[in-house]
Amino acid sequence: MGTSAITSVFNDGYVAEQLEAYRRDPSSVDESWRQFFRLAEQIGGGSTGTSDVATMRAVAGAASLVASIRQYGHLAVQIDPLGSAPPGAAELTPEYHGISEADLSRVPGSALGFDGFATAADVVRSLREAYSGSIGYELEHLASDDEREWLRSAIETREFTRPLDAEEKKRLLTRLTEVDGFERFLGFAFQGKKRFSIEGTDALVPILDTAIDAAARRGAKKVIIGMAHRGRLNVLTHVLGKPYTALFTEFEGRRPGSQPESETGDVKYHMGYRGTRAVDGVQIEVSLVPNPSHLEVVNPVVGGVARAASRALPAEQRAATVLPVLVHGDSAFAGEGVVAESLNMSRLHGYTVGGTLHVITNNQVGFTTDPVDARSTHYASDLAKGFEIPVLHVNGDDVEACVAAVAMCIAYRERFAKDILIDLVGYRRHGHNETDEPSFTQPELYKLVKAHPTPRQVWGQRLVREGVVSEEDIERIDKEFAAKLGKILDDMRAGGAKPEGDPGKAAAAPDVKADTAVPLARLAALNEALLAWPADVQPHRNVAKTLARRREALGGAPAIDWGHAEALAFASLLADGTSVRITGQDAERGTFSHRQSVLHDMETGKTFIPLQHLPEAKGRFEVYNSPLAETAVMGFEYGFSTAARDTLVLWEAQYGDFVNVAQPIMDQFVFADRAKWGQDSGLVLLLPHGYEGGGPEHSSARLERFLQACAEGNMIVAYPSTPAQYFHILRRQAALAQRRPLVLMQPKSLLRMPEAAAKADDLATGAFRPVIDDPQASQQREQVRRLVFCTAKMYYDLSAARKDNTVALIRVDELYPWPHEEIGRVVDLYPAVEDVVWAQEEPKNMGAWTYVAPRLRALVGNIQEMRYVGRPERASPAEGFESAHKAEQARIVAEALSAPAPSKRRAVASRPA
Ligand SMILES: Cc1ncc(C[n+]2csc(CCOP(=O)(O)OP(=O)(O)O)c2C)c(N)n1
Repeated sequence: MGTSAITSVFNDGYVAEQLEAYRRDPSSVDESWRQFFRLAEQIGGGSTGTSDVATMRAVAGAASLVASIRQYGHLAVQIDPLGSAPPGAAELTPEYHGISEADLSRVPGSALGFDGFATAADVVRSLREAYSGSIGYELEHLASDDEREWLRSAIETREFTRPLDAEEKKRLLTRLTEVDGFERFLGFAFQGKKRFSIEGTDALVPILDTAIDAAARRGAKKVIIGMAHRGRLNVLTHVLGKPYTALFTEFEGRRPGSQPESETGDVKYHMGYRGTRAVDGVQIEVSLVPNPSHLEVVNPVVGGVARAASRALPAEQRAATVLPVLVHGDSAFAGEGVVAESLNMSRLHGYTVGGTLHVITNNQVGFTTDPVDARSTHYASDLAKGFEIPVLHVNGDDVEACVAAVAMCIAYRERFAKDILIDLVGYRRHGHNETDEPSFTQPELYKLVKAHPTPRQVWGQRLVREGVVSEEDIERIDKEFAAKLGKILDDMRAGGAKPEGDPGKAAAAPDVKADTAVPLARLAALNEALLAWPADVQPHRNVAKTLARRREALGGAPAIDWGHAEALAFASLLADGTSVRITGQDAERGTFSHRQSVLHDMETGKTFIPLQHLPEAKGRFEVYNSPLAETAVMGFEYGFSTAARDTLVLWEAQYGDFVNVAQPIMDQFVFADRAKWGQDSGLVLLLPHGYEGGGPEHSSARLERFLQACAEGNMIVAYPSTPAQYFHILRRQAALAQRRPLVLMQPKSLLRMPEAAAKADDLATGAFRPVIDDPQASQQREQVRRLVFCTAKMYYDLSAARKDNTVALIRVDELYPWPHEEIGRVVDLYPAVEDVVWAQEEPKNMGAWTYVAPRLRALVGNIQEMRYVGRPERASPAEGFESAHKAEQARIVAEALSAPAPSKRRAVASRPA
């Protein structure tokens, strides 16, 4: 709109030179200069004489000022309700652009492309009001012209910043009274109890109200919210409709009526909730995802839930159907790395959700930490700019601006299906929680806070000044609300009002024994379908060769490898009507080239995904290479799995060693979700594990940590030793009625090992076996003197080295739930055993040993005390040197297979009663 390429420093000498050139030959100067001189000619009545350099200077300066206001106007907005002055910017003054305010009056508005304005002075006045008024806009970092133009037009035409009418203003007063009155009531009724009050950023509730209503009017069916502790109780009751009685019950320290005894539960400001709202007679579901204390880790989980909610829709319809909203703290947003990881996923096609609305409840402090110690940037929101997210800064005391800002956000999101962020600047009325004394550390800030009226009072006073309400009205609304809460609490305490439960919690269904075998004919048909790809996709010849081998592999010989078994498991699930979603770093090909789920034509790069083209498929297959992140990607898949019951969701680590980057997703969600929140998930974690000389970070998925976290049937931890076992356990996982996460140690060298390969028959019959007896020992069990228990890879190492029939190798393929009975049955088959060994490749303080030892001892104590064979206790999981690795492996194998050294023999233990 009329800005030239001329920069803010207007150099007369240079302009004169350009003008000379233009007069001689207009084509000799740049197009922007030509436009500029033509403009000057219009203003100067057709001439471009030397005296007009002054006019040109005024036009250029005005144009430059216009650009600066759009870019830096936000630096002059009074966004701090406590009154700290905005920094301003030199670029916002005409002087910076070499002109004066008076010069602006000489330039017609049309010269700047603003036809409706008489002069540049009018243009500048209007733009200052728009960009440096009540909302600060940052949009110049957006790479798309289209987006910048749309936002400028929305801002400059005031499309969303129209004044509210009297009714709307009164409604806002009532809302702010509820928000503020609720906190005051809780503070009074439950003194000394933490509530992480919203006070100071009260406008969050009207912001969420507006977002939900605007989304619903645009056809959204679901709003999914993630937020931390701050203001959560207010959001639960007022935005989601959790009954006051339910919350009061929790304040009394009682378990809500809806919560099963089996759950250990969580504090009230972490609980999720699902409610519905009617907007113009249409219902919209609003849910708050439960989250742990760990700030910001819920962000990707919300993304996954939102994606699952729109999983069947084409990408372009997602924004209209589901609105994800994330509420952040100012310190946490700037500080926690998962924020960047999640923002980076926002436009990746495996993870898009049609854009997330972000709100930073910026109370200008994090616990006791000031912003100068919390971030290296000017605004709390600055990280978002790196992801091309528009940012709107609002003053929390100006509720009218807050609701206007969010209306614009929802419209932007609908138009561009991208994230957008509101930096809601307020303060924190009390300490971090209500028992903290904030003046210990922020004395000056808290002098200001104490003297500052509440957002309700600020808004009320404004409405009194405007004649919309009277002082008495304000008082009355407040008293009525306090009386209502008082009555609810009294009734509840008197036993009148029953605590209402969270809706929608069904009793856990009993487990099913799934039939995971797939008839041979069916397998053969699926196999053929997986090997059919169009003529215009010619994959690399090695890939084609590998796949061609899969055609023969269904004959009688054991030739089905890991990747093949997985493809058949997926295909059979899709045919049964279960969808499959698998993501992870390089998951499409597979880190070890074993999956090859996406074929690439060698000439054109055109891709083809056989699992998406099965004629029989009733489920959807999704596979995506994830961005290089663990926390956010696993969090996303976890969220997806909680919400998509019809989908087997798998997350694959590049190497299992990297899984600990996602530790809070596992500790806080995957392991504990049912105990804390009654939430379930069937997420599968695929973790390549095994000691093959890859060094300390390419050997161990830290099996011990999963086993340590097992209790109350919270998950399944398995280490399948054959492709057939993998096939069956994947199919079993999809069929579980009681969904629980499945942690699978995955092989590397076993992926294509002939000794491990499966026969088609192994998939067509049987089921997953938690324990596998030694196939070679079955003939001569009486001769066996030594039982060696182990897991998958160790089994093959031992099996290759075993020379006599006095040793039997027993594989434990499922570690949790511990297969007590199955192991007992195997032990009973060997009457002459004298020596029992647990062999592992991991160090003694790692791997399964500390978990297995007491459990196995309980089963074999009648034989002899068990022996441990494996690496000694170590600080680092594996050797860095190949030779050291080889020596260790050889020692472990040899020790496990041979009799214990006499000095190490222990007394025979007595059989437990
Ligand atoms: C991952 C993590 N680290 C530390 C904490 C402890 N903690 C709880 S609240 C808080 C301050 C949060 O500040 P801010 O993000 O500004 O939110 P506010 O409480 O001010 O609303 C901290 C450090 C936490 N909950 N999670």
